[in-house]
Amino acid sequence: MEQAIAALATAPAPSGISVIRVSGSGAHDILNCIFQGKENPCNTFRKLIYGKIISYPEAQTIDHALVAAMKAPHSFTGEDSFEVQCHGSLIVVQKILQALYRAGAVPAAPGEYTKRALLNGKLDLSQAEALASLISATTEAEHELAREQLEGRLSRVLELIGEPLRDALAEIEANIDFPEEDIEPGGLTHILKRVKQSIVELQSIEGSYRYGSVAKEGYRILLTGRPNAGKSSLFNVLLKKKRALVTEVSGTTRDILEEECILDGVKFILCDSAGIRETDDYVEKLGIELALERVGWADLVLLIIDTSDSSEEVTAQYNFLKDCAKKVWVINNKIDIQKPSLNFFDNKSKMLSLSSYTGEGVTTLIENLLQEVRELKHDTSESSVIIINERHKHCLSKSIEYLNRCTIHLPLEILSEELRLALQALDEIIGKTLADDILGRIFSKFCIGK
Ligand SMILES: Nc1nc2c(ncn2[C@@H]2O[C@H](COP(=O)(O)OP(=O)(O)O)[C@@H](O)[C@H]2O)c(=O)[nH]1
Ligand SMILES: [Mg+2]
Repeated sequence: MEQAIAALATAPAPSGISVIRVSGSGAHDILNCIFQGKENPCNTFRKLIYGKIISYPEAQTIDHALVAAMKAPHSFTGEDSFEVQCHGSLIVVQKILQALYRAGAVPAAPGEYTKRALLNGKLDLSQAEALASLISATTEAEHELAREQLEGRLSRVLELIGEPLRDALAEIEANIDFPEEDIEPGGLTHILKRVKQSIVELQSIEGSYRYGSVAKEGYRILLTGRPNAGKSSLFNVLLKKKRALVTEVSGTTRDILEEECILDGVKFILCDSAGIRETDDYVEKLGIELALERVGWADLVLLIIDTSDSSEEVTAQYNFLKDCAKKVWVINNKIDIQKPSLNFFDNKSKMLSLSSYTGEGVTTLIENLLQEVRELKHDTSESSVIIINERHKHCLSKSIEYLNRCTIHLPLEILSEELRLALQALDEIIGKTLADDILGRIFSKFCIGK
């Protein structure tokens, strides 16, 4: 067991209670140094015991608290551990931590509890990452996907897909070692069929990231268009707050403004930007450059136009955007002053009309946006599981690439090597084969106390 670590597991802010977690070698001795109660929590594991938390070594009362001790391997980390539920006061927490450090614990690094749980086989890497996603989840969709992954769904699906590939690898290796025992007639064809089947299954999981990333990070929308078309006004309306400055002076918005909003349980990231136009104003020019950078970033670009935009202007802007954006919709703003006269049509785009002033048409826009995300989700219905981590997508792509190479006619030695690499890439997802530095990078993104 590793050295005992201690950290605050709840947010560092005044609150009803705070939870401090200690785990590792000697944790129970440390508990005996800082706790005085009628019962010893180490005599009745996993039960909350009331008592006094005292400083160490002075033994002065710091707080009254509930403490539960856990015995290895029956704890989150798999180590001896205990948790203190004290009053949620920053000074109380600070003093208890100080007592714990003096009694022999050391401060925990970010994600260190989860890392230990992983190393002790309490969960696999995809589950550890799911835990981080669950903690940061703010929408129902994120919660659902993180929970499924935490329950080990992804690991199970990958295990099922990997199984026939492992069999195939064993068969090929046996043949390399004992060439006299030929792979049975049709055996290789059968193996290649399995490989192709696995590719299809992995591709559908890889594709699910399109929805998974939207559910986790949000659907990214960039508002663009000529200055004064009403981008900032629409931005504010969607956010339901006056976030961006709105004036009749064109070129008001220069910086990129990015805000998250949740509409009907779906997370969106809205970006207001400087309008795109020719300008001599140095600062505005910089703003336009920033806006252009964001075009490729966005899942959807809303080209806001108003009554003063001519058909030629809109077509020129639209044609420019459609080449570098994933999707472009044209939004006819200010219909309170003039009905849209523009008959813009491109079957790849949508044209919607609204007024940021009166709010007319805004609900329709929101419904269309929600529909867009629903369709993404629908597209993933073929997949047995939805992935939410870019790292997982990357490992899947790697695995698919190796498997694809297996499908061309190869000498058995090379075939087995490609197959092994494909399986290794899948194993990286659940952390069966991972270098220490990769683990370090993953856990450094966790919060302290997790
Ligand atoms: N009548 C009317 N005026 C609008 C509407 N939306 C924006 N405006 C006005 O148009 C001007 C430019 O708006 P703003 O949101 O700053 O445009 P941006 O430069 O594209 O960000 C301001 O004077 C707004 O009050 C609308 O729907 N109807
Ligand atoms: Mg603006």
